[in-house]
Amino acid sequence: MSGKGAPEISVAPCEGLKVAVVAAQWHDKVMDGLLDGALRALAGLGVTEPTVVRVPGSFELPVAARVLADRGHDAVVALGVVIRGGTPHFDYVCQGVTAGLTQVSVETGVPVGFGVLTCDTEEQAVDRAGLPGSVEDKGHEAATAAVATVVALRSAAAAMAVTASSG
Ligand code: DLZ
Repeated sequence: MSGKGAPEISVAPCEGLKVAVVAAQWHDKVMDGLLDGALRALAGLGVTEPTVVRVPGSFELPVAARVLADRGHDAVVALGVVIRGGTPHFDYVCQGVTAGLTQVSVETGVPVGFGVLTCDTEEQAVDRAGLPGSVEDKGHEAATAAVATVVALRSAAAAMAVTASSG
């Protein structure tokens, strides 16, 4: 998948949102970049003191995201790095985490930002990690997307309430 065609997402600062960041621990240098990018994005949007939970690996992200979504967070940002090895393990972990996070989001109605890198090499992951010299900043993107989705859903709900009360 190429990063070409990505939108410039602009979200007005939205103080008062409760946001959780769940982050795996494999590939620590890349994870540091992703986490830093997500926290930078949230700070820029006026989200103060996000809950940060570290789990061992990406496979554990969905359960942590689910618990945090159920505990009153308005959005969850999931961060992880999975690097392909010589066995099918990569496919199982990627499939599990992607389907798991999708399920959390759809079942709870809480937007989950997908900041899980699935790469062939560590170099590809570094390129996307928002580190000095990286081309992309996927932690920042995932956090922005999660908050932008909360804002979009709230504004749709407000518009529907106006339509219902005037009809
Ligand atoms: C086992 C494993 C492997 C081989 N590779 C990664 C990886 O590249 N990135 C990652 O986040 N986690 C990896 N894991 C760990 C699994 O996600 C999980 O933590 C363990 O299988 C224990 O449930």
